[in-house]
Amino acid sequence: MLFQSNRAEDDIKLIKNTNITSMSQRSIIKRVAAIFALTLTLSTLVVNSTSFAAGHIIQLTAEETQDDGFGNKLLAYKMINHKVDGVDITSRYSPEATIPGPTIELTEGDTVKISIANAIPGNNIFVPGISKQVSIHVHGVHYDILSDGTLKVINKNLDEGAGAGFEETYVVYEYQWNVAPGTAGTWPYHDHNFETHNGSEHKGLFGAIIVNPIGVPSHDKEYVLYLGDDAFWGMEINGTSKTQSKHGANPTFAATKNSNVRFHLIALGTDIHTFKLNGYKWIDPGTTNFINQIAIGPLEKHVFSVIAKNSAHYKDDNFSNKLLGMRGKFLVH
Ligand SMILES: [Cu+2]
Repeated sequence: MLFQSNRAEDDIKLIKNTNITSMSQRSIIKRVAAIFALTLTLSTLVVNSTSFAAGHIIQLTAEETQDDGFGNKLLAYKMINHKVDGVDITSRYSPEATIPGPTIELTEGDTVKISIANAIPGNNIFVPGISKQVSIHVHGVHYDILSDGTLKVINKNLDEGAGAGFEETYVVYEYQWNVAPGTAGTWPYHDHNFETHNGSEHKGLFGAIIVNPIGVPSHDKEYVLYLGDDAFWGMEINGTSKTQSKHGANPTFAATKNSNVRFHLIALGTDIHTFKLNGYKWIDPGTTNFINQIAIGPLEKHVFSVIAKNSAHYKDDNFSNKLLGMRGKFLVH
C-alpha cells in the first residue's frame, strides 16, 4: 500500500511572525525602545523557561472494539505515541483502544502535530458514496482549514482523515493545532468522517483535550465525564503520575479524603442534562456563586473543583436520563 501524506511540506505557520523593527526607523528613541523591549522579552523567556511552550507529536489510531450488545461494533481511539519536546509520555495512556478516547493535556502556548491512522477493517477500499475515513475534529484550539478533520463536502478542500473518503484516500492524516493564549479550557475532539459527514462520535470515537493556563495549580485527580443521551462515559487521571484509567460507562471514581479533585463535564448527543454530585457545592466558573447542580446541553462543558470529603453519587437528575440509570459512584476513602 502506498503511503500518501497529506502534507508535502510544512506549509502551515503555527507561530505568528514576530514584528521586526524596520531598518528605516532611525530615531534614537525608537532604537532605545526596541532594545528595552528585546531585553524585557529575553528576561521573560529566562524567567519562564520552565513553562515555555512545548511541542507535542501525537499518533492515534481508530479501531473496532467490543460489541454494543446488539451486534453493532463500537469504535475507539487508541494512543500509539505521544512525545512532548522529544520526551515519550505514551505510558500514561491505556495500551488498549478506549471509550472515551485518550485525554490529551496541553498548556496554553503549546503546538501540536497529531496524526490519525485507520485500523478499521476494509477502511482502504473505496466504496462510492460511503466514507470509510476516520478523523480528529477538535474544538477550542486554533488550526487552519486543512486541520479541520472533516470531509471535503463540509470544508471545501479535502477529505481530512485516514482511510478511503468520498474523494481522497490517506493511510495517515496529520493535523496541526496552535494551542494559542486564550484557548484554556476542556474541549472535545471526535470523528467527523466515518460513514457520514457527521462521523461516528456516537459509536465511541470521542475524547477530550484539557488546555491548562500556564501556572495552573495541580489537582490530585482529574475526572473527565461525558454526558451521553443514555449514559455517562468517563475516565480518571492521576494528577501526579498522569496515568489514565477506569474508562467506560458510568465509571466509579476514587479519591483520598481531603484531596483536591477536578471534574470536567462535556455533553455529547442531543439531551439537556442536570448534573448533580450529591452533597457537594462548587464555584460556578467565572462567578463567585456556589452551586450544587448544573444544566448542561449539547457541546457545552463545565469544569469545577471540589475537596473530596464524603463518598457520593454523581447523577443526571433529568427525569428521562434518571430512568436510564445515569449515575455513578464517587468513592472517598
Ligand atoms: Cu464537534
